[in-house]
Amino acid sequence: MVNFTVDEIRGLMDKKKNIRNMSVIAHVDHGKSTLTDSLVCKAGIIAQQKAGEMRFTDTRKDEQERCITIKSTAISLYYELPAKDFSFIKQEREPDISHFLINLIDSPGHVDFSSEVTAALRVTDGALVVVDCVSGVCVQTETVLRQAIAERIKPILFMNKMDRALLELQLQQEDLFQTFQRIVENVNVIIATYGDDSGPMGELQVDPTKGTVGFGAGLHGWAFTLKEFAEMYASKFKIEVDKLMKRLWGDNFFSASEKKWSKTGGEGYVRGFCQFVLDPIFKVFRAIMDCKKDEYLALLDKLNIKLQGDDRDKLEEGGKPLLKLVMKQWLPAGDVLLTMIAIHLPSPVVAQKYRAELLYEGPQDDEAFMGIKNCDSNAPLMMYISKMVPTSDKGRFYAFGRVFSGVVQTGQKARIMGPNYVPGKKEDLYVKSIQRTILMMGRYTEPIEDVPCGNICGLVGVDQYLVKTGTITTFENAHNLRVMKFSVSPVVRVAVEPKNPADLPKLVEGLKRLAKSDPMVQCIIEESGEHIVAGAGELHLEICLKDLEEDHACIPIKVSDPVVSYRETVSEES
Ligand SMILES: Nc1nc2c(ncn2[C@@H]2O[C@H](COP(=O)(O)OP(=O)(O)OP(=O)(O)O)[C@@H](O)[C@H]2O)c(=O)[nH]1
Ligand SMILES: [Mg+2]
Repeated sequence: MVNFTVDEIRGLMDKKKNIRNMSVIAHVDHGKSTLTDSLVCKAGIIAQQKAGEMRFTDTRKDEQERCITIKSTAISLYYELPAKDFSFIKQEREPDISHFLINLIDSPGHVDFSSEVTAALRVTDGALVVVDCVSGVCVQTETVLRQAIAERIKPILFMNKMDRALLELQLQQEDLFQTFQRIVENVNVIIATYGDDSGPMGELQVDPTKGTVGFGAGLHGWAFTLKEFAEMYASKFKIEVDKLMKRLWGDNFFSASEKKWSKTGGEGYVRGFCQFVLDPIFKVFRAIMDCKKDEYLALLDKLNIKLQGDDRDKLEEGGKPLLKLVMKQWLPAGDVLLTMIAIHLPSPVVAQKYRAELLYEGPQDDEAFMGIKNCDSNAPLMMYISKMVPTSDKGRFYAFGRVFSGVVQTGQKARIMGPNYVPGKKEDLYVKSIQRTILMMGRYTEPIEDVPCGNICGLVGVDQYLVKTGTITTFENAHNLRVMKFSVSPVVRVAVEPKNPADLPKLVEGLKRLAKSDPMVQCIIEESGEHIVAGAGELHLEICLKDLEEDHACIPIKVSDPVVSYRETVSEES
């Protein structure tokens, strides 16, 4: 049930100021894929009821079974921003166009798959950092945020699993505020450690009063920023929304009897965030979970929530099913998050200006560099391939990446340069035609005639010339786009051999495919003739070996025990 056509998406690809390329990043299990469902559901690809339960971007069978993301998955979303929100966009936007193209990548949170995050960050400009508000900021939250900032990716924050804080932990309003504030502070400490507000990206700190922090529960499909609540109260207080947002956070207390705000509080004064944001949510939760029908019916009426069709039956019973329906309708996560993304994350036009110098290895004034910096469709093609995505055709891959300059087209002749290419030399260079350009839509792909700079897409027919990553260009003097820096290395190694020695050629072919399919895995032949597979950790290796056996080599394999490689190095002069 797609509510847009490929032609509509292709049309928006030229409206670069209305494009947002973004990754969803977080510690393992903090709810990235579940939250992504709310966005995909709003864009119309999955039915509303399934959102949150399906994890649409977990496309592999083992991802669904184990309930963990292994590979990052890209999907293009098509969102119409309400006209009232235009004025919140501080960067330039396309005049007269209310639609936004949001290219989203859901990434894995487990440390073993960090290389997938690195590859996702390279092709995006913004990141939605998800933090489970019950567990708080964790090790991988810091790692992925550090990587994002090093790549000049702008972060926004989402405080997830708020339902658990209310239902399981039964936190009081003030305690919940303190929890949120601590998480915001922790995130900002990390940002300040690795980034610089006076740097080329401008202000990076996340701030609820600016709307760069969201709150909610991905699983139940509801979310809000202070903007949504400020809009509800703006007319009552007769203050502008952005001014009221400031009062709804931090030490701003309001006395209902005196009708006054205070910075210090005192008798009769209650914190703005607790009184105006948390209290209504707590009331809805309590009335519905305690099945107090009269109370919740009155609340629904006040909030103007009307359930339709079969959903009306749930009105009788109360409890969690009704709570989910009500919260989803009152504070729909898809709309809130997509609005937040459109307002606060940079377009490729903005981002490539400051990212160009980190992306390009060549002179900072040649045609390729200027094309990247200006996100210019008329400049020569410069595209970075960040990873290979297996196709349904065994052994073949889509080369997945970002067009930074020019236009990539079906049938176009281009230079395909591997990481070892040196300008002027022929090594690691192929000049070939691009068979097909395609749009990545999670579980599906759609053919598309051409893709201009500022967008993410896949290419068919390039996989045989690149091992894992590379640069595609039409500019003869182009240098490479810089290789990615990973935060992990392939340190856990095993030796593999076929159970049946006659299958050795199949193993060798399978290892080649495995090496291509994963940004991090290394497949090496030792001097002894042993075939070694090296991964970033035991889980990574386990998944690689399973893929090797079942998908790439398709033969039974014998595996030796894992060995961690140690190397000696000289660290001091003798
Ligand atoms: N209570 C509650 N549970 C949630 C929420 N969001 C996600 N979960 C649960 O948390 C678990 C992990 O969710 P995922 O969406 O797979 O998390 P993830 O961040 O994508 O995990 P990885 O990709 O493996 O790092 C699942 O069991 C979800 O049902 C939420 O808002 N509330
Ligand atoms: Mg996931």
